[in-house]
Amino acid sequence: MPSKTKTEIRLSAQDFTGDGTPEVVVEFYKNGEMEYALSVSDTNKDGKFDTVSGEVDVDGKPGHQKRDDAVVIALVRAFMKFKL
Ligand SMILES: [Ca+2]
Ligand SMILES: [Ca+2]
Repeated sequence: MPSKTKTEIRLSAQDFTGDGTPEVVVEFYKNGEMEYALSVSDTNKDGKFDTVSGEVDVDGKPGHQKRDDAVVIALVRAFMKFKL
């Protein structure tokens, strides 16, 4: 049965640190309330986002694993391909 919980993810890119490379903020909402937020950055500035702040758990396997970071990074890399 489908969940009645409405889940949203909001992505925004901004150069918070002013180093010429944007950081991407990922905010997770449930039923309109923000649950948590994290940021993803390209620490070595090679154009590929590689670092997730904090310990996120998005893959359904309890706790934080490398896989959780990989899923978030894949989302952010796709987002950054959008030319809006
Ligand atoms: Ca990188
Ligand atoms: Ca996990």
